[in-house]
Amino acid sequence: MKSLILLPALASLATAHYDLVFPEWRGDSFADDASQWIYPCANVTQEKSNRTLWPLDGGSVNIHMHHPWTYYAINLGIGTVEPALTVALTPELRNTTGNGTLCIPKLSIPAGLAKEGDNATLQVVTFDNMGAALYNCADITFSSKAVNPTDCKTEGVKEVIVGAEAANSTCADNADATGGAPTPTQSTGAASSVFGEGRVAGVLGAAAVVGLAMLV
Ligand SMILES: [Cu+2]
Repeated sequence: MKSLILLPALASLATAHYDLVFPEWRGDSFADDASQWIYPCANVTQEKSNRTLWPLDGGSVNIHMHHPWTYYAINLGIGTVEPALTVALTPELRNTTGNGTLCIPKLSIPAGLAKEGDNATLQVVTFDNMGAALYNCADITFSSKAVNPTDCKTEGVKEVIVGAEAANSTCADNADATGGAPTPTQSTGAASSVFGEGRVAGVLGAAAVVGLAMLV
């Protein structure tokens, strides 16, 4: 049974993922020489740099999720050329379920961090329960003239702040609250082992889990 699912699972590794709608991403990370698996910015260079004006105290972020579920994080680096992405803007663990768009209306940045005209890079990271991560970046310029888009909408995606749920629930409830458990159609011996209910048969089993997580 495992061998039946393995090939399609591996074949799907390069498909889907997610795209960064706003701020406009640095470049198409689905292009031939790019890969969202590559840290820090999917191998998309700043050669054809485009920059989006973003408010001084933070602004909106709009992500199109293609996977059934994911965790995500957003980091910031101040600087023009490939700055170190050292400022974590989402210190809590965030989980989204569903295929659609996630709008973060205002992702705040620490007061005093950015001044008018500063260039910076926003890095969006999505990751699964195995730690496999996908990257996209957007280059921005902090500006008091920045205007947030009017079409930033959350549609088809449910977001849960995992830490907030954990504070109000038992451990057992918490596992459900992440939304990270495989759906019945995805459940296999390998997939359920992520949650301690079986044994993964080495690397191939692990690859199948990642492949399943990356489906759609
Ligand atoms: Cu994918």
